[in-house]
Amino acid sequence: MRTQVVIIGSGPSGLLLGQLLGNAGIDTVILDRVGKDHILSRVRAGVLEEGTVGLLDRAGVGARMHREGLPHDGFSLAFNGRDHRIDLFGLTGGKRVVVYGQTEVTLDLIEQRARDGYITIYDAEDVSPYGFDGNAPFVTYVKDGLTHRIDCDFIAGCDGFHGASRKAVPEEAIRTFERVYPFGWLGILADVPPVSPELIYANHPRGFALCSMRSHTRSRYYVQCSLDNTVEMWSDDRFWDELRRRLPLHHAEALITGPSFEKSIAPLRSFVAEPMRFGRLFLVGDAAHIVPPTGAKGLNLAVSDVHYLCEGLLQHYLEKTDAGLDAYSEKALRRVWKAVRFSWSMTTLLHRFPDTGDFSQRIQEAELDYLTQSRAASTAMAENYVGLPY
Ligand code: RFL
Ligand code: PHB
Repeated sequence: MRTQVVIIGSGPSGLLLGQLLGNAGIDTVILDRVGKDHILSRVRAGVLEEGTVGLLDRAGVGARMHREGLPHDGFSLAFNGRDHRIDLFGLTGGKRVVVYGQTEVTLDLIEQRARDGYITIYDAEDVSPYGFDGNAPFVTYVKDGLTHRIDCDFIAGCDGFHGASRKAVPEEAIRTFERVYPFGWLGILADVPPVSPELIYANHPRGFALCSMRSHTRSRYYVQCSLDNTVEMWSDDRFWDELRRRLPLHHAEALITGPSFEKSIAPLRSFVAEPMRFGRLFLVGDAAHIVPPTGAKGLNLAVSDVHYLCEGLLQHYLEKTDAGLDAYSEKALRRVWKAVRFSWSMTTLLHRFPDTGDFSQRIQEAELDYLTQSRAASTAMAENYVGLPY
């Protein structure tokens, strides 16, 4: 088989890239090692920047997001029993975010791809990119016991942190940067109304907590937990008790609880691979970088990578220049590192670290207090949260 761009990975970055290229008449084949049901069972991000919303619109998949997504003009920082609102809209001159689950974004993209008749091969084993340092790259995979080969012009590695693309790059050609945080997030989904119409990020001596949502009737809550915890150790009652203890009293009293239908623990990590281009192989999204979820940046960064790569590929095919592809890695990484910095600083500000003594706790509280007093500090937080320009 031959196509113009092989996309490894059918997560949001691979699907969005495939859709934007397809809309411009460029052929793609997407390969994923798991099936559609598995992809749609993953509960992940919830907050979309305006740039992400814009690119989903450009791809032609924004209709349900605009109908069902919840525009948010602010969020709350809770500490010392009080709330402080970060007025995203007011501080950024009219920008907001949209709360719409990654699962829904992925579903919208999968359905559009199927309607357009573009090819996706699920349950592809041993997906391996070859020849990307020359002019004739190709990808092999095994399906139903048979090995297949797809020749192409370019390979987009959109296969997440554990994927095959980054691993195919010779060790001496890549440099990686990493920070692993000494705690995880225990997250639940429950069909109960959200405790507050806006997100609450809580700093508490017992640990961080986050109140988010998927709709007016479905809540997504997280508490910081120890890495040696398992979901079996957290009954719903234990989770709700812990969340209540970490919230200011007025929220704790208003919290409506109910049975959870999803519960999982995610480790937190910052990771960047440089560069993001190796000849005709491009790394995109989580394949190249991971951020802790505290800044709500992972999916949005994957989308900004797609924007830069798509620009480069469109220029290559339609304008016959490789300037955009040559600039991809540098442009993407400049934005990536700013989001890595912001996600790290939100994580540091809001979590209890094993070595957070009374001193560090007071420093966190002083920084939070400063944020509440200083329009400049609040503006910097708001500007990063709504997303830096592409
Ligand atoms: P994905 O979504 O991991 O998709 C990769 C796809 O590649 C496939 N794959 C392979 N296919 C073929 N061969 C192989 N060898 C393969 N290995 C893997 C996988 O099956 C999969 O289908 O990467 P992508 O597209 O780059 O998207 C990145 C986002 O998923 C991620 O950054 C976000 O979910 C991060 N994130 C958040 N981001 C936000 O912007 N806002 C948020 O509010 C937010 N909250 C979160 C998050 C991530 C979380 N977890 C679970 C890590 C909250 C959590 C709890
Ligand atoms: C979520 O709704 O899952 C969510 C929201 C904000 C974050 C992280 C996750 O910072």
